[in-house]
Amino acid sequence: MNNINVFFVGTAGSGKTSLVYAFQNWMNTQSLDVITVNLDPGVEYLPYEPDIDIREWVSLPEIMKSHNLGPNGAQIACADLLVFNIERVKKLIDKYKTNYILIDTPGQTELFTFRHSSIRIVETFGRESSVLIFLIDPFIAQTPSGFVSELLLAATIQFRFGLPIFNVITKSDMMEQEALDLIEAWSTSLETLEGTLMDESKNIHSQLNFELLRVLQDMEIYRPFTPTSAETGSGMEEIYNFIQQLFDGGEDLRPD
Ligand SMILES: Nc1nc2c(ncn2[C@@H]2O[C@H](COP(=O)(O)OP(=O)(O)O)[C@@H](O)[C@H]2O)c(=O)[nH]1
Ligand SMILES: [Mg+2]
Repeated sequence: MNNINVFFVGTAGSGKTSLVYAFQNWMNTQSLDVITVNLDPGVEYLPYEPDIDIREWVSLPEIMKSHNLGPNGAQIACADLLVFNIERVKKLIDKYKTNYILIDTPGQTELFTFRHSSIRIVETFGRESSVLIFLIDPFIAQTPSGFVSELLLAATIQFRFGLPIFNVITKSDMMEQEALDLIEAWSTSLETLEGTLMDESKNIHSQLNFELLRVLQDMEIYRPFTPTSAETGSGMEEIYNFIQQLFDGGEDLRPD
């Protein structure tokens, strides 16, 4: 089987790094062969030991110093510089002969979503064997407009990369069940979501919002969100099942 590239994408602090770590741990307990790649040049602390770490080639503090840039400018420069090292990263990955590659992307999602280098990264890793896990921060998604904004971000990412995408809610252990149920209701019933949006703001934009939601539904962006927790490990099996469904027709590759 070809190796499968799993890119974890989401807003800053949505839990990408934590989920990469938790999913790797879960895969290890299932005897699945997996490696991790850190593509965030700016991260200071990682809870896991990445098998491949972009900071070996591109380091935020060094770019700040050498180019006389502040942290924001340097983040952008780093994102653009990633591309010059990506062939090397790919060669290293190939040496591992592993089945799954979990890719932790830069903290600020726009660095991954909007810089051209990330498209090149996906091409280099192999578009046909890549999938996106889109992380939705429950603290953003708990208001109806925050929820729709997350959907729109998912649509943007889908539009930009043209890859299969799986929506997960992170940090579910930090949420009251009631709040999770509400998010679930919005993600499974367009009518419920529209009703809540209507209550939030009764203005001329509502009609536009509803039209937009229909488009998202047609694009299959509007789908149930799967709750996950890096803390308790819930939702890991669902992520794995989604990946298997995509690439191996649902075949379970876990050893007996
Ligand atoms: N309780 C809890 N905290 C989490 C979870 N996932 C992430 N966090 C915390 O949320 C913060 C941001 O997580 P991080 O993985 O660094 O997000 P990133 O910026 O998207 O990589 C950190 O303080 C994590 O410890 C989770 O599932 N449960
Ligand atoms: Mg991170």
